[in-house]
Amino acid sequence: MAPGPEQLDRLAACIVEARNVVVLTGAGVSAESGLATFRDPSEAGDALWSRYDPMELATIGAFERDPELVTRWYHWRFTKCADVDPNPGHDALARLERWLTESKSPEAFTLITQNIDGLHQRAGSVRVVELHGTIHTWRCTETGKETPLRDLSFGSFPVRSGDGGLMRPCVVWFGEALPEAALAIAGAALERCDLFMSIGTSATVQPAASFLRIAKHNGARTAEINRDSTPNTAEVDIALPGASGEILPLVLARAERLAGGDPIGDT
Ligand code: BV8
Repeated sequence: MAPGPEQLDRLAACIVEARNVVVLTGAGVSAESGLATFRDPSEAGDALWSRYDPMELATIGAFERDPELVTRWYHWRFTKCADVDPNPGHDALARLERWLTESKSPEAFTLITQNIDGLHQRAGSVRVVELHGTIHTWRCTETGKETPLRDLSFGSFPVRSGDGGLMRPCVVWFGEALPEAALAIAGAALERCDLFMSIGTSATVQPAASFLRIAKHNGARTAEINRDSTPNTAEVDIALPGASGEILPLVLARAERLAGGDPIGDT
């Protein structure tokens, strides 16, 4: 069920009136680029991995038990990321950031993403908080030394550093603490935001799933753009069911008209 024009207009009006917008994205924003989400069944083409539960593989226990399997999984996910491009949802968020930070204030927009694929940055988003890390940087488990993925060779698995330590992606696995710097930036943004948008996330992974409630407690208006309903759907002020790659461009076009026709982000 696609959102009605009045819901699109309501969110557009909130964006035009907002002084500080915080957006939280999840795997659903990258789905239209062709990347599998965590909880949707993988396409047949991913049969190799569809028998594995990401929740089981994205853990330090899985890596310690079977570093080859987990390293192969992340290498496979990286090749998928390299094969796809940002979609109109990523592009719309990058345009929205430019428009808000140029027309309101440098801190008027913060994008907190749970995704590790780097597609927001490839679309031009700059104020990105990678809450769960990135697949594009790996580190030696012995020395902690970080290496960009492009400088790693995956001739054999698992991958070892020059020091002989196992290499792992710089992502946050279940049971691991989130990066303090990312949490601090996210916390400060939630403190000052007056519009919080949750986009393409099942709102099931903590502590990110609680950000909407925190923003609401701080007085922000809240919106959700998601294909399916989530535990947060009943809490939000504006719920827009559907694909983020379709809805976000529609909302931005309406906000542009409301803002007096100034092109959003194209200026
Ligand atoms: C931690 C990186 C503490 C790796 C990921 C309470 C408080 C704190 C922790 C917990 C808590 N309760 C439980 C916990 C533990 C755990 C947790 O939350 N478990 C859940 C499952 C119950 N949390 C943690 O372990 C976190 N750590 O809190 O540490 C601590 C403190 C000190 C010392 C030690 C420990 C760490 C969590 C991070 C885990 N890492 N990713 C990787 O990517 O491989 S999480 C990973 O899964 C993603 O990053 C993402 O966050 C999550 C998947 O969620 P989504 O992004 O929402 O994706 P999903 O597939 O679920 O949903 C997609 C949605 O999109 C769907 O709703 C769908 O309808 C929609 N959609 C699809 N297509 C579209 C669309 N929407 C719009 N348009 C479309 N086209």
